[in-house]
Amino acid sequence: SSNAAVSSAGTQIEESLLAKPASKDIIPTPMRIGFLGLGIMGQGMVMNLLRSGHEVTVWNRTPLKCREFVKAGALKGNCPSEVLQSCDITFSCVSDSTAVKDLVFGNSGVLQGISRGKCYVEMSTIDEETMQDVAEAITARGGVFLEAPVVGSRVPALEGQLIILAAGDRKLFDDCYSCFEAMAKKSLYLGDEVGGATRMKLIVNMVMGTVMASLAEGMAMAEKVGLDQEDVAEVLSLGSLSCPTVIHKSQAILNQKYDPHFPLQHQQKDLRLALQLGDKVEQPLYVAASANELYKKARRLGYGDGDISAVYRAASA
Ligand code: NA7
Repeated sequence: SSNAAVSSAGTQIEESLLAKPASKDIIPTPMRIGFLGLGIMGQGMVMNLLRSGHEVTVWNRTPLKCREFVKAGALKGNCPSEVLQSCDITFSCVSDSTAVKDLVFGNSGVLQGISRGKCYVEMSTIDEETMQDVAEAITARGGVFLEAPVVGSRVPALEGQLIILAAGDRKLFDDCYSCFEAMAKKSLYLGDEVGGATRMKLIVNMVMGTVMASLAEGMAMAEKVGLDQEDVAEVLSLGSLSCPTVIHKSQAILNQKYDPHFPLQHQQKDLRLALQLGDKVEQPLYVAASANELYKKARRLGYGDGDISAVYRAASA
């Protein structure tokens, strides 16, 4: 069942893989692939790399999470720099800017494993400045850099149906072809200027965050005015707002099931980052700014590790 602990990747992933239709026709690159970060997103992404025949070396801060992947055929690195040294292309997908800085600039970090020609792909959603600092540090050591944040949450990651937004080195983007095919339904190259992909990602998640917050308020108000929330969910699903987010998240609210598909604290981070970006370019963001307050409240109520749909708890409090 879906309330299994996020950290014990195993069963959830295996169940989901069994349920998965025939895999895509992918010819895996012979290059050695590294992957740093086995969170909700990394777990699905690595499974799809393995399933499609890639040679993958994994590392995670909490080493226990590597176990299932080693069973599934992955190699295990002892630290980020070791993964970089033993691989041609290394991907990273960790929680936030602090995590990325630790990973890249820290002891035995990514930077220490960079030598001429080493390729590093940052898939975390972080602020543009940190992304550019990382890019500069990597390339200053002769490494090759691509930013590649992803759109999609737990299930698209498990099903290889993410959307990859990439910017940076074009050849590295092309070299990632079979990996991106395995992880995503679509990968877009948005130019060689690092930052463009992050900006795109932040806009997409800003819209997601405000839609979710609005749904939460609607469901909360439904209850206050004596409507059956199930009826409201049905009406929403029949109209033009019928979309996976509205359908699945209204069900999550109805069932009070907030196991994380997209952790609420990451959604709040993304709103915070989008607001910073709006600030920089003098774009008013009234709706996103209000939504951000609701997510902050949900975090305060203890739902940071829960799913974004737990923002309902803040709306209904
Ligand atoms: P999760 O499921 O919250 O996983 C976060 C991952 O980041 C997990 O592997 C963490 O390791 C790792 N992490 C967090 N802090 C650090 C530090 N300081 N150093 C190294 N590793 C760290 O996130 P998702 O998979 O949902 O999302 C990942 C990204 O994609 C994020 O930017 C989203 O916005 C989009 P742990 O297992 O806790 O040791």
